[in-house]
Amino acid sequence: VKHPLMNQWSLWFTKPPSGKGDNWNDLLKEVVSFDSVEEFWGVYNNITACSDLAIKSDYHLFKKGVRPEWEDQQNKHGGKWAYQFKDKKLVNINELWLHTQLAAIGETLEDEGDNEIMGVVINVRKGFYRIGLWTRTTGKGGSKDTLMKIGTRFKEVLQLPATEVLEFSGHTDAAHAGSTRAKAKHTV
Ligand code: M7G
Repeated sequence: VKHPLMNQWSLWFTKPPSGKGDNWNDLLKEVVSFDSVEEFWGVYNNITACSDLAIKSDYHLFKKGVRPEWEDQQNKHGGKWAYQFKDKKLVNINELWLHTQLAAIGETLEDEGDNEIMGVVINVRKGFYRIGLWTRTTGKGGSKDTLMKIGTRFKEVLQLPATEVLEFSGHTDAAHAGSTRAKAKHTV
């Protein structure tokens, strides 16, 4: 028996650059799509744990049909909630990334009828792990309450204490800054 998910999902992988000629597009690949709980576990049990990935790798778990890029039609007006775990030795990143994925595919991050969640991402970097949650909008035109509610739930999934700050930034700001480190638009 297969337990269907509400949406179809695709797992993408960004491999670390091998030389300086590599651009973003050469490194990003769609790995596998699935639409049931059982298939999710099948994938999960057969891929490298994020704690074992090389520096500059990413996993992206996105709704099928959405590329995990700012430029995608469904992302270009959006943004992301993201947190950097700087103590790579202390944090149980595999557990946090698993819980993040389960919250995404289990649709517990937003209410029925909301349509903000595009996908979740883990970046493996030299000094930190970053887990992000991409949304369709940045809170303009009445969606701010929905975004704040999503941020609050995501903060719980990431097991962040109240003293830590989770930040939201728009993709356009990130694109202009030439990096992910754009000014926060919202915080929880
Ligand atoms: P990052 O992986 O989000 O964060 O972006 P990092 O700075 O902590 O590594 C790193 C770089 O990857 C960016 O400066 C871009 O060159 C490229 N990059 C990342 N994303 C998410 C995109 C994207 O959506 N589109 C394009 N064109 N480049 C991206």
